[in-house]
Amino acid sequence: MFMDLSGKRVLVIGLGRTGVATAQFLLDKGARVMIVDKKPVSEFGDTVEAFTGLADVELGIGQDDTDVLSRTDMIVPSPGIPPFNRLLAEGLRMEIPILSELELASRYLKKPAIAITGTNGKTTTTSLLGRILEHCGRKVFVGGNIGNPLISYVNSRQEDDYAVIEVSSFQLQWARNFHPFIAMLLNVSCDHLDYHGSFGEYRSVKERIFARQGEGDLAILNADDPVSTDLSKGLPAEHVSCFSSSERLKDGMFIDGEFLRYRSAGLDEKYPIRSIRLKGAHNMENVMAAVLASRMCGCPPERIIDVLEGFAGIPHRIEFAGTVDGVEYYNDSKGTNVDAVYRALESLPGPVVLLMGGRYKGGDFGILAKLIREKVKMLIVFGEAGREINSIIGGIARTEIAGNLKDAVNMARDNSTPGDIVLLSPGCSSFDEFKNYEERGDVFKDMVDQWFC
Ligand code: UMA
Repeated sequence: MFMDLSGKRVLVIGLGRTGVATAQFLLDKGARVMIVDKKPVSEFGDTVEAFTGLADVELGIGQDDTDVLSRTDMIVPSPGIPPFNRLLAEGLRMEIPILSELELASRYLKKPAIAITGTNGKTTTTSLLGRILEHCGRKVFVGGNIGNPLISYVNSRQEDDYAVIEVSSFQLQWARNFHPFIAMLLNVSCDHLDYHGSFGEYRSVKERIFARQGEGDLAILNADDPVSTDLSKGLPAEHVSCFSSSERLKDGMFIDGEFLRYRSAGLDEKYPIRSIRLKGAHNMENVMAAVLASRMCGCPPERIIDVLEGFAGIPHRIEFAGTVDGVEYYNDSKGTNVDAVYRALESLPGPVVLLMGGRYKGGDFGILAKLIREKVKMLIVFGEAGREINSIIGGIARTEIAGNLKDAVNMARDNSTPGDIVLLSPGCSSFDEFKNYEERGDVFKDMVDQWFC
């Protein structure tokens, strides 16, 4: 599927991390690149300068004029560009080929890909799997939605044994030939409905991760997840492995008392839960998925256990931020959908002062009602979605409305007493107030740090 890009006129939409890396890649391959971004030039730093005045670059910063399409051979939208974006929708109507960065990069990838998707747990599982493979002596590239686009990697010498890629539904949206030899779907619940339009569409895009698999490939699924169980029979991969928190699987990985147990064709292995540093039911699922993939890559159980003992998780995902005046603070800024809030609440003991808000992306806040009743002492809602969250789940626990994140954190401090847990698990994106969830989580952690000093 290798493409000759020399002389091709390629439109790159969005000049964020993906757009910059994609434009650089295309220029290296001899393409002529048109770059558009809806943001004005004043909001970019050096990024725009780096492309200004280059012979093969046409810049349309602050523009979304569809005229450019008449001279476009191919479009590469950044992941955050929704399908209803004017340029994309018109490009689709004009039948201009549209490829996601993942699709384009995968055509140049020379190493076997291991791809991880799911509504929640992707980043933890991707990082953990990367660590396990490295500890077992494999060289790995770890990237994708986790932060460093695959397209930057394929432009390098590709000296690794595997590319371990976190894949989002946005990246799968315009991917047709992406073929990971191990693909996993951790779970599917409502997320990004503002982008995909419906749960059915979101789900079908996620399922695309398996579409090109075949002989010798492995699909990993969550036997407790209804979408996965529906899928498991019709997959093209030669091998299908499942994990479960609730069912004793004859073939697969499951929780068996004090152990995670893996049974498959003559194998029966036990991984002691007490020695796993990650905690919480959701994390056991992430661990099982990573173990299944690493066993497929030939990693021995003793080496896997070494990593499980040391791996403490990733920033912004139920991350312990500190204790101030007997109150524990947890930063779950990466919890940008309702299911993530559910998982965070489930994994912490009460009483919790819960901070939710930001920009609404879809999803049913109502599913939190039971856990809020059981664990939440006070709910503080903030940002653009604050009032909407309040109208749905506001009455269940004492609820206050704050204007922004900082006000919400101050309010949490004033209303918590020793033994409480303050949890920032917004259930919304950060884009109403911040550049990304990392910036939001950092603001939260900085406030806690300052109180601590
Ligand atoms: N833009 C437009 N028009 C639009 C929308 C955006 O021009 O209609 C422009 C913005 O002005 C901005 C640029 O597009 O300049 C941003 O592009 P982007 O949103 O695709 O962001 P990138 O910096 O390229 O980061 C993307 C992923 N972002 C999203 O999917 C929203 C990053 O995932 C990923 O780490 C990075 O590529 C490298 O692969 C972040 C994310 O939030 C972490 N992902 C979602 C999630 O995990 O839930 C899917």
